[in-house]
Amino acid sequence: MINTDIQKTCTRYDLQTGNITGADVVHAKKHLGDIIGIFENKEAALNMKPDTVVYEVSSHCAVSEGTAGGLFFGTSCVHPGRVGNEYFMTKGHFHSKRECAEYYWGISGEGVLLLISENGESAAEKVEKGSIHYIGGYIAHRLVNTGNADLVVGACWPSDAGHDYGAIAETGFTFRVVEEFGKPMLKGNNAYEHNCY
Ligand code: PAN
Ligand code: ZN
Repeated sequence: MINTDIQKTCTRYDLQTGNITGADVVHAKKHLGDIIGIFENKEAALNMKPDTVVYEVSSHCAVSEGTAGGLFFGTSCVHPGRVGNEYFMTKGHFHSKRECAEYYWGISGEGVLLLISENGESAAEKVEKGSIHYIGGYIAHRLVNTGNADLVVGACWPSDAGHDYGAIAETGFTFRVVEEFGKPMLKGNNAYEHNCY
């Protein structure tokens, strides 16, 4: 028998807040103590509470990780804060399957999307409500919250993209985003220069 009911999906997306609820939604928190290495001022980081939540990610995973042809859909929330003068940010990664691209879009807050290709071409895009960011394949990406409120960003990426944190952990991005004279500035990353020249 043909089912003629129009079914209401139990998975919901709040267009104002980016909150995702319902089945197949996974929530993860990243604490400062787990990511001290990404910040330049390790001493300042060690003086902060290691259980400080730097960012949270909710993902709707309708298929299992690694499924070819599928998509994942998520919301990242980077909390406001700084380690020394460097703003809170995500770890950042290349996709393990390097050719996989991703969309990001700004939902609320203010921030910067740092991008770097494998041969060091880099860019920094302003993220704000309504901004759309196409992150092509072979490009590592990191979100930085430069505001006083949560930076909330939507994302959609292939379910077989995978995340490679190792490559970016070694060199980092070309820039660090720091507060100087009360506003966000891009600053050369010593660790990147040290590893690449
Ligand atoms: C995002 C990121 C999320 C957290 O969903 O995974 O913002 O950043 P890190 O993974 O670098 O910790 C994404 O880019 N997925 O591919
Ligand atoms: Zn990604």
